Amino acid sequence: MVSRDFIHHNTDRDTKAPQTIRDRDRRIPEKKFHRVSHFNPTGIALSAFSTGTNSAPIPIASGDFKNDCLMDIVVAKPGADNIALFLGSGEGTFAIQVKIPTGATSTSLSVAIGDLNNGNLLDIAVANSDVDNIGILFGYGNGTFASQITYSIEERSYPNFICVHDLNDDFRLDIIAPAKSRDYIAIYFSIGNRFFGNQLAYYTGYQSASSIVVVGDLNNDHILDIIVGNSNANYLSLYRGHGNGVFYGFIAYPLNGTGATSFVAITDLDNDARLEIIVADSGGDFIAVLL
Ligand SMILES: [Ca+2]
Ligand SMILES: [Ca+2]
Ligand SMILES: [Ca+2]
Ligand SMILES: [Ca+2]
Repeated sequence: MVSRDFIHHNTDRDTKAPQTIRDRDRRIPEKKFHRVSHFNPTGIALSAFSTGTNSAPIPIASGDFKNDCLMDIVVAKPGADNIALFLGSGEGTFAIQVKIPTGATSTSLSVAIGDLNNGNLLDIAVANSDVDNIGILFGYGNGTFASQITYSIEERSYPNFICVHDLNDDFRLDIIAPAKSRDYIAIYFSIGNRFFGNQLAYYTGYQSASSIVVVGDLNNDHILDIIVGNSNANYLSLYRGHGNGVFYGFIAYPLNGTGATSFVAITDLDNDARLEIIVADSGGDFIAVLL
């Protein structure tokens, strides 16, 4: 078990050679869907909705994009130049997918949803890996969206994840995405009226290949902190919030794994009002819980 206290660590000495980061991201599911028996105690048949040949769907988010009180599903499709929106019918079925363009060769690897302009309509943020940008799709509330607005990240940064949080308590959602091959996370603060400010970069460690970002208050000071999982470093990069959207420089939180963190989640597992961190290690094929 690792101490909850933040641990300083000189990560510049971590000289582990970068692996085939992009190949890992682009890994296409080798198996097609087979019948799923897990967590299906009622025996209800699971339904499949095609996202298109070779679209290789991965991250999924859900929300009500039509304001009809029915949940819809958004799917990133790195094998296509669009993301898919499946509109819910309320009966467990979904309409044929609506394709939302994200740009030629965009290779969208992640989606996040939220009302990014405080217009009371859900919007979508997307990480377009191969064109090194994040895209924002403002929703019209009827299942359609304005044309994508993009914010560039550094060339060959290959952002592979995106999330939205209000990092500075101004009631406007901000956007965070890892610049994976450049070893930092990019933060875009909302400045209102559908616009976001210039990118702020927080270094994640030498050749760390930052890949997953989660946000929560780890030390119970009522200020959000940022946790970054790295796909090429055996530590999490933690950023303690200072308030007003300012974060201290990263602290390495050592992991006892292979350094190939593929996912991070936080939740209070033991009801002690302190968040635990759950890490998935794709190199070692295990998950770890950090108390
Ligand atoms: Ca909106
Ligand atoms: Ca904000
Ligand atoms: Ca905090
Ligand atoms: Ca806890």
